Amino acid sequence: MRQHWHEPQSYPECSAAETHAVIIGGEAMPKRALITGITGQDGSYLAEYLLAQGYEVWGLVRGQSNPRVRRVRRLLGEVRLVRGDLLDQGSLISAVERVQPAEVYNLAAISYVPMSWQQAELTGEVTGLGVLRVLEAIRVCSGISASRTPGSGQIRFYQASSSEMFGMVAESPQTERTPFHPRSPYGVAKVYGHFLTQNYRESYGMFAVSGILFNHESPRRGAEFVTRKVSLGVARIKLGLERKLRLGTLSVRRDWGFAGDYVRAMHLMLAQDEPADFVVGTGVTHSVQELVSRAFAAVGLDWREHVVSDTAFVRPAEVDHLCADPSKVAKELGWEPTVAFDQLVTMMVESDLALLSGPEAHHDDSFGPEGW
Ligand code: NDP
Ligand code: GDR
Repeated sequence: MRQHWHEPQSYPECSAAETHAVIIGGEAMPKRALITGITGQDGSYLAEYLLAQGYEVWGLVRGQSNPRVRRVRRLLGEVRLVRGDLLDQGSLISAVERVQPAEVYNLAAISYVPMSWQQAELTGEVTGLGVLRVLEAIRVCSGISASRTPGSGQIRFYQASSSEMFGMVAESPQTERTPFHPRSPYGVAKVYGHFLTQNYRESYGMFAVSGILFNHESPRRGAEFVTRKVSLGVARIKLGLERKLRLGTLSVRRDWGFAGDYVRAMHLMLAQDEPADFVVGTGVTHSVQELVSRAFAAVGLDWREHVVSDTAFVRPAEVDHLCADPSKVAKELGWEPTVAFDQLVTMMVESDLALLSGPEAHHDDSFGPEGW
């Protein structure tokens, strides 16, 4: 429930003068955005943000009866939905034709890194080739070809690239120029999507950009990711529902920020005069052990009494240390994070305590102790 999330900010509604609008037949019409991955964490924050900016927001949903649509409806009543699947080229062409968006944000992916070893081919299809299919849908619907470049009112495209592309890092912190060395089928698929986005920009002159985003979290994060697994675990232990929390490698370091901040960067990237890619992160890292220590301390518990090491959660190839150099996005787009690590962890723990104490206490979408 929304009131459980302790969101640190709400997005201000725009005044009429600021509203993002296009002029059609002399009339101001709201700008239309199409978001793939609307049922995910980032999709929900981006949709809220764009609605507050005066956009008409459409979300692509897959499946005959997707149970997560209920959550989108509850959270984002104003979002309009269109069917489509990143595995199905025709459905994406139909969706772009129907919505006629000014902006497309491709957030859909198989995004859980361990799953990409178990379902490597599917990950390649969705997280990698899915980018090709969305770009092709835009290209075909816009009538763009090698000999026919886009006009001024072209559809702008955002690709959700990832710091996982840096993998075994060549330098630290990582910038837009750091070479890639992905460490999972997920990372490899993201590299494909990243280069393809650049290639469509260079081949067809399309306004296509990638945001290389570092880990960003929130109370809406999926329960399989480590921050939410920890905040849910701490809440369960505090409420006496559980005694132990089983985790993999505690020494790895990540650059963690708040998802609500990162969707602002996505929007800013599509508002540039010229298309360009950006690294987005805080520039500050913490280890999983620090995350755990902070989360247990937030409820007055000592993590050493509850955390158990479990090899089921250790990955075949690990990414040890990721740290963003966000100087380009700060300088050129004026983007800065507003939520620090400690605040983020406290927000997530408090939200899960409220969630598990409330009417949705039975809710549990984690995979379970078997790991991956
Ligand atoms: P989530 O895992 O929360 O959401 C993924 C979304 O993809 C869901 O809406 C899911 O829909 C959708 N999806 C999966 N398969 C398909 C398919 N075949 N066709 C259409 N939709 C599909 O991810 P996040 O919101 O955390 O991340 C958004 C994007 O940003 C992802 O691409 C992720 O890889 C990338 N990213 C995320 C970072 C982070 O820290 N969160 C950092 C860097 C990059 P469904 O409900 O149908 O399963
Ligand atoms: P990540 O996020 O793989 O960085 O990908 P995740 O939260 O899953 O893992 C972060 C680090 O924590 C370590 N870890 C554990 N992770 C999980 N999930 N469960 C555990 O029990 C556990 N114990 C230790 C991991 O080994 C890892 O090093 C996220 C996703 O959102 C991607 O889609 C996105 O591209 C990247 O962030 C940037």
